[in-house]
Amino acid sequence: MSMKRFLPFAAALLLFACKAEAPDLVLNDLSYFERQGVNVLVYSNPFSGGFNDEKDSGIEIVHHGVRTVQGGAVRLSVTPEQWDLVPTMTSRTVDSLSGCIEVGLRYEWYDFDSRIVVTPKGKAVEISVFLDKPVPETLAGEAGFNLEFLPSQYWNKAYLMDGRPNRFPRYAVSDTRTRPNEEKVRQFKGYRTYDDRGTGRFVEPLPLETGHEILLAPDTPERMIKVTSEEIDLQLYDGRMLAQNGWFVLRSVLPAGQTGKVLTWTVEPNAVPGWIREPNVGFSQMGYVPDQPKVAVIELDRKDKVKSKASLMKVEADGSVKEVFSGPVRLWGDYYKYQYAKFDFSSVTESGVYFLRYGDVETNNFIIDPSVYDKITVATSDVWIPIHMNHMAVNEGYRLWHGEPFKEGYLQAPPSTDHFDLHWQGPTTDTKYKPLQLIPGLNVGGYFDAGDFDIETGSNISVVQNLITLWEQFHSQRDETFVSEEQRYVDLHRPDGVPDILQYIEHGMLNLVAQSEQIGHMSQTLSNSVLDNYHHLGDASGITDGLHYDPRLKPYQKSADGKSSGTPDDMWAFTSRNPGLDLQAATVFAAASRVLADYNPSLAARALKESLRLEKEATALMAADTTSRRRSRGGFGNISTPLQLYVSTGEKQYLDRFQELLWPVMERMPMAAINVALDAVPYLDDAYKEKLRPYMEQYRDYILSLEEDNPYGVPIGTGNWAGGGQVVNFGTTVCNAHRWFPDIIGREHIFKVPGWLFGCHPYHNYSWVAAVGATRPKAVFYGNNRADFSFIPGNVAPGLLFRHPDHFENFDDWPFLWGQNEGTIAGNTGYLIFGETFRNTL
Ligand SMILES: [Ca+2]
Ligand SMILES: [Ca+2]
Ligand SMILES: [Ca+2]
Repeated sequence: MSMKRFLPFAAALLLFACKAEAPDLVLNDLSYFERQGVNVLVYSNPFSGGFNDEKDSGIEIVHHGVRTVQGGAVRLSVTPEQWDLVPTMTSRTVDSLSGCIEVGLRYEWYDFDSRIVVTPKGKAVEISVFLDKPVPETLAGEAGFNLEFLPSQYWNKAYLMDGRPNRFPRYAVSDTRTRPNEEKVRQFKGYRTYDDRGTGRFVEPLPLETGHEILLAPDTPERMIKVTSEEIDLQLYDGRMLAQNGWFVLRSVLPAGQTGKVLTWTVEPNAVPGWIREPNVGFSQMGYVPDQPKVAVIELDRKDKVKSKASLMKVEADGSVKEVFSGPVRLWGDYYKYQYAKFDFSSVTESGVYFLRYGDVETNNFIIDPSVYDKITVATSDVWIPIHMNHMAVNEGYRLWHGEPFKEGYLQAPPSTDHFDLHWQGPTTDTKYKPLQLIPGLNVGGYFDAGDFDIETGSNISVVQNLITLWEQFHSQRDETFVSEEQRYVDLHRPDGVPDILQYIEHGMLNLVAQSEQIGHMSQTLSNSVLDNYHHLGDASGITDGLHYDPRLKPYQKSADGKSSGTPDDMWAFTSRNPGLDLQAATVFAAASRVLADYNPSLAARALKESLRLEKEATALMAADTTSRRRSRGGFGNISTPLQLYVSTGEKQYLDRFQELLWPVMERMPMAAINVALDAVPYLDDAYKEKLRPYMEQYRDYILSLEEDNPYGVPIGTGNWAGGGQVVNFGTTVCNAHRWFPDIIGREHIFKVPGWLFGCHPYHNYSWVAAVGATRPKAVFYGNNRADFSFIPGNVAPGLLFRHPDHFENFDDWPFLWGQNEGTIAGNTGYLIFGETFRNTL
């Protein structure tokens, strides 16, 4: 979807008016204020409310290509956290005549409305807040206008407040005070982000500086911004004092008792004269096998002039460098904000160490060799997955990743609980347990969901399914991990004589089967009961105190026998019954029982028993329940159920059933079912393959249409969570399609997804896979060690996040945006399937 933009009429006039000077900020036809190097966005991205303050909404500034400022809004605390209330946008008016943007904001809970008007004033914008009714009394002195600055782009840089020099702190070390809890503005759904340790008081940061004019980063022209507020004090805060994902916050408290225009700021972001964004030369950091297409995609500023040639340089054995190929750079065209060009160096096939040269840009080096893809999955299988094993201590060399978490087990979630991680316990428990009663036996097996530590049952089912697919398709005997369920201990890089995949399947199944046996059906999730330990970072064994909760004790008090405490930190099982989920579990249990039959016969037998019971009960429940909500659940995934059953039993009736389900879906939405259809090819006859052929031709047309859609030729997502998983699944499907229909789906297509994953993509050219990809994998991820600005090897980032209306990004100095940096257990096991499928298709 390449987009064309035209300079609006008013902007063209302005350009004529001030020829000698840099042009002023103007409202462009994408409804944001723009001059070269500066984009000021006004609620192009409103607060979505999905996870509340996602730190990517409100008034935002993309400053020399980096989105360094966001969160411009009326807020109710000095440094809002993720679960503080966010305003709903009630209106947004873009006035192209006056060139200003107005948004209405509302806090429903407080019946509090405000309007923000942003008007361009030369090289600055004026931000004004209007109130039709005064600030509600309970919020007087609390409500203010806030604007947030990205810490990793401002720390260690200087600032001047009313001329007084100072420096943004590298680490959160400013001053705080405490206030009584009664004065705390309500947080999301009434939850609390903090554990007050029984003091009855919450912490509030104190300002770093106060004044009327702040100049941020005068020492760094690309980051320099001047903010002036003549009437009301500007206060600068460090949001990291309360939460590691906090930003630097500039704010002014709204005056009490006033209406009309109550606040005016002038914000002037500096633009470096003549600035042109440095070209981003995208290529595979993993390197290339000799006979594959090798095409670098060069992302360029629209004002940049495309150079006619680029070169491939070879690093020789004596360390010298020699140009081995020079060729044309061909313009592809525009895609959102930038223009793109391609450099094809496929003709170079000799093994060796190379780098690319385009103008002044020299990339890091990469390898051409038949072996480059040999180890693309081992960081994920040997490191990321075992570190995410729940209910185990996980050790690596001298380092303990985490101790054994959740020793006290899981309590029945009370009915009608609306949870902060988007879960829900219905009006009944659907179990034999009383609210908050201990459900025995659930603290075993399972995998942490993602950057958090809950067991998402649906994801864990997918994990076991993915691992079974890996085992049955590729028979990986790899053994690099010691797993002792008896010792509850995992040691990385210590072979123990058992293929790791079998142990990983067993570990997932131990939790899932326990759920079925103890609860009677599958839980939705095993998750945190209190928000103040949900956002835990670091060693999972410290999330709860490991002691059973006893409400007769006071919080923080321990029983005489040391086995229980009065701290209500135990995890909960959310047990509302979902027969669709039970059916998915039944399918996976059947498959697991066949895989584990020799290795762990008793678990295999338990799995089979639960599979039969769940299938029978869930089918009856679904038949009895005529509401469309329940019937639609899991309906789609069930196409593969009869295929699984056929593989398990060899009974032909299941293959017939599979085809009965498959073809109507292929007719309606072929893209959704094509990979399942390909999975069945080995089990069916030539007639089946022939019937698939027209769909494969459609699929080829789809693949080719992606080459028109964007310069990378992969399906790029524009949702609130970047589309990495979608790209990985596309990669698996393309490989399978090429395997069975090489005459329709050419081999050249299988290299697009590895290219994208390992560095050939917009924004930067780093590999999305942690520690995988030659010289420049991404360095920071949203894992449970994100507070250390680090990664867990083998994690796959969602990748390229789209911000409306035309900005893609992936921060590699700031891990805390999950939509671009958080890998998940289901996604990463999906990457293992892609990696193995790709390597076996090569
Ligand atoms: Ca979760
Ligand atoms: Ca092993
Ligand atoms: Ca506890």
